[in-house]
Amino acid sequence: MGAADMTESKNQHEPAAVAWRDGVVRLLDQRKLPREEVYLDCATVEATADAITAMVVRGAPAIGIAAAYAVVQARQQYLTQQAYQQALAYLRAARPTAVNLAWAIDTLAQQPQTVKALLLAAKQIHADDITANQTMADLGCAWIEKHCQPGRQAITHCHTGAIATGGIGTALGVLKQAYRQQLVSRIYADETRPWLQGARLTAWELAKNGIEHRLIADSASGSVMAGGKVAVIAVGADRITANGDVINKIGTYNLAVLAKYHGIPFMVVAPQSTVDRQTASGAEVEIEQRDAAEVLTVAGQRHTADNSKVENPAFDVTPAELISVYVTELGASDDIGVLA
Ligand code: RUB
Repeated sequence: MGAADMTESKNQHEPAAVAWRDGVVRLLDQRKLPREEVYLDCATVEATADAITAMVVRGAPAIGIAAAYAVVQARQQYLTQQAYQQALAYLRAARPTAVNLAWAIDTLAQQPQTVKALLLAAKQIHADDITANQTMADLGCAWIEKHCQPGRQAITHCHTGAIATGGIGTALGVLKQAYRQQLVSRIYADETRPWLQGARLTAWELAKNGIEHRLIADSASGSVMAGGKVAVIAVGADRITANGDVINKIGTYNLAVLAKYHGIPFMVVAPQSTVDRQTASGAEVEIEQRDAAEVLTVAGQRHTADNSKVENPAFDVTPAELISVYVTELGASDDIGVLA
């Protein structure tokens, strides 16, 4: 089977988050999981961009793949350079923090601007992500085997598994494989308020794969660490800046500080497309602020006073000094600078 064909056929536990079908971007609607496994067909670049904004598709690498196909849609729709560039600007603004979106648009900008060439390049981005996921799982597990106590537990945050990517996932890809290799005995999934990626997606994926796991409230992770049985904490990234700062789902910073206090290795797993060498540090990154309703409600029900005001940053910045190891498809190192 060719690499491009693999993009449509994950195993039965792991449906594809993004697929290209004759000009249509088919997205697994992650807002409806785990109750419903339904797909949304986006026939235009605007529809795909709006689906990224609405988090039908989410997770940095999956956003990048969807954006690559959306560029092909833009080329199909718009013949004048001005209209094409306007559509790409609309797409670029869909979500500001995950650098994979801009990376995919910029990567395709270097290709001949024909539908055929752009589609080939988009399929290559998709196929490369699948390969990168597996390489990172191998490298991450080798690192855990060397540096962590065997048979202990792991904690992860947000959702970094199959449907956040093209393949088996980033951090969750490492941890699923580590569980199968008996390097870890249990995975704790933070529920990840406010959007509940951990509760709705990570726990779902672990259950589907038959992996021993526990869902915990975000505020429980410190006490789990204090229990003394956690060997490693592994998270993904939406952007890694040149100095090694990691921008990831809100709450990652809290975890990293707690990990340092408890002497637990903190692993960040992300493909090269997440590394932003043009941006010096996390201080320069625009952090997406999302709708107050995400915080004011639980499962659609408002539980707060009418006049409460909200801050809802979707991501935070974890300083490089708190990170024990970065795993990309190029290697595992405590210095992001050498993984180029
Ligand atoms: C997703 C998130 C994930 C990162 C990294 O945020 O923060 O941890 O995308 O994981 P959102 P991965 O759900 O808001 O898109 O690299 O596997 O995507």
